[in-house]
Amino acid sequence: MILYSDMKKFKRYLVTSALPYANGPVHIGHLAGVYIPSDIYVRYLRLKGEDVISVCGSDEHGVPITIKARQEGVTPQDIVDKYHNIIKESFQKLGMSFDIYSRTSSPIHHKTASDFFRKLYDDGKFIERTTMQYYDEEAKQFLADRYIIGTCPHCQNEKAYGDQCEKCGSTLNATDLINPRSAITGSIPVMRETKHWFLPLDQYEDFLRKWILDGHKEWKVNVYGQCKSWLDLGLQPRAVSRDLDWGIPVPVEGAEGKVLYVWFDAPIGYISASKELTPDWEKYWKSEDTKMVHFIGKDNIVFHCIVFPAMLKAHGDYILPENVPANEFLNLEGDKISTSRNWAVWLHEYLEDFPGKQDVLRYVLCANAPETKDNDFTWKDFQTRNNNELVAVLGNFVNRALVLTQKYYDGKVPARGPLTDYDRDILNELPEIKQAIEENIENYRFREALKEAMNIARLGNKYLADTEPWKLIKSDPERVKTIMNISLQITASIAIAIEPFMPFTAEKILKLLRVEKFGWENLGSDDLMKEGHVIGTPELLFEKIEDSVIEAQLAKLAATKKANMAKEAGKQEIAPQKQGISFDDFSNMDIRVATILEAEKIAKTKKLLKLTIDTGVDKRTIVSGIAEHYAPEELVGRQVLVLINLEPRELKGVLSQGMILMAQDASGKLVLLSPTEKVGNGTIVG
Ligand code: B3M
Ligand code: ZN
Repeated sequence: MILYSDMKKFKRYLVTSALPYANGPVHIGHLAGVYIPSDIYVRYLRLKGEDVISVCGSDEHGVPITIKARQEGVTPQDIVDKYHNIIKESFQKLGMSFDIYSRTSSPIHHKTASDFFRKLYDDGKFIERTTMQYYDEEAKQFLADRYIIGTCPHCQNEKAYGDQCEKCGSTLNATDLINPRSAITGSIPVMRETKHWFLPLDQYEDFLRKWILDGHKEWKVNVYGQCKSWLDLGLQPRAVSRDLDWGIPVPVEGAEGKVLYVWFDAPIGYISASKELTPDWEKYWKSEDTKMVHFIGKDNIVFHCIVFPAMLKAHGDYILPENVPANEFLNLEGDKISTSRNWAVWLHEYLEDFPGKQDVLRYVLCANAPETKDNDFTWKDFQTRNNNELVAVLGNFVNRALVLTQKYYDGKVPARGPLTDYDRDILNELPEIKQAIEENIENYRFREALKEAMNIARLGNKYLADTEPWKLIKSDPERVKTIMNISLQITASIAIAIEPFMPFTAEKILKLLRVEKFGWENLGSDDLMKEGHVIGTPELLFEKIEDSVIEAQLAKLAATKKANMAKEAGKQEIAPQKQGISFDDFSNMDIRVATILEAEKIAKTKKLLKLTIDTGVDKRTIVSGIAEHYAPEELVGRQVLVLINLEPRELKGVLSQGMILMAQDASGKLVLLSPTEKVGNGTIVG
């Protein structure tokens, strides 16, 4: 298979990693989705001697930060200062090797983003629109959607927000809310005119269609598919300014009180970080022989594949990304990771609980990465992979190679005698594994690449098990010298191959071998460890993780779950019984047992799934707000209860004919209802 990068030789690489919001710490979902893949890719390129810069930084604007500041009674700057430092330190401790970790509250970013906006403004690339927006006369400020609270028109939840109802999952406009109130002062807001600037994405639809759908068919299926859905739905002009007092002021006369929309300024943060990093930044951003790759999570695909490229196109001076290998989401013990519900393994807490085990986390999150579909992190899997793969395969082989060299030759690399055919077979496998690692990394298949890197240790264990030097040491000492020499060459290759994935362990192995860092081109060589070189005293690379350690982590999560339930239960009054109904009222409802045949996400919504249902009476489509509670693939084949004679209604352009009956627990989780045993579709529920 031709390596994609071979098709278009690049002189240099520009790698960006999504800028984490500085309103909380980072967790394992961020690492698995974005930062570990990005770091593997960059470390690999550096090992190959490529010219590469890796930029990242804190995303410090946006409404969530102002809300958190208000909740904590501090300024937004206090919030971003706190979390920028926590995030930066924990990334550094986990070996994230960005060339720069900057921040969007920096002056250089304010200037870069402001100039970028002003160029588009002066070139007439924006359209200006005056819209009606809720205004809080007490706080004397316009209200962002998140700052408006009211009753949800769909489920009567009295604490719905202007952009969404967290109870029933509906996406809302602020004007949908019943009895809207300001979240800042509690007063009733008034409608006022406000002017904003819009990027006319519709004008870039043809360009984006050609650039992505024709020009980048090699993009990951999940990314390409989401871009196609967005383009098929048709693009609309998108506001690039907001009425907020926190952010980058709009650099236009008469725009007081308005700032750049956070998703306009944040991607420009990649440019400002590059400027901060090197005076040569323009060769990375403006030369066609630069390969730019954005590492992001799937919720950022539209901003990195549609909005930011349209901005770059409108500006005219910049290159476009060659690839955007977004990962899907990582869940934790079967539940969605949630910052607000503290349902996460926070990176800084992991580093405290597991000192010296950075590479264990890097390994597990890569081996289990949600590269093509959402995946689940469990502490049991963490322990199993550490004990059965890192300790028993990688650690075991390296330790035996070093200990036997120490034992037989006082740590001196023995001369190698004539090779057997078997020796040659083993050594010939190394270049093949090297190429497999390259092909997988260059195509952003890091799980596969890691498996291949671990195959070198598997090869080493097989070689020792087949040759059993410990049985030959007396009868054929010359043969053992060759076996141990080859084992040390394999050990040196392991140190090269695992560096992108487990940099701390690679460094440890080099130290134990007492050699300098090798280049990628040395991987697979049979002449890395020179005869007579004296290696260091062997040390174990990994240690077993005991059940008690895992139980402690699970107990921590159980306590979190309990606290959430208590909070939800406390928050959620048990709904009083509704008004009485007659038997006829009930018998007019036609509820059947049905089976879900197909399930798919509805583009541009976080909550809605389009389901094809066999009701026994017919096959029909039903739209259900359960996308955040069930993945489509886990629904197919399930029996559910369906109200089939509900009036059809259109949701996001899809005609929904009926309703799936769900239970909603104290934490707001939606749970499907099914018969306790399989019955025929169409069975009447009464
Ligand atoms: N701050 C991260 C997120 O959506 C967002 C990325 C910006 S990258 C320019 O979680
Ligand atoms: Zn609702």
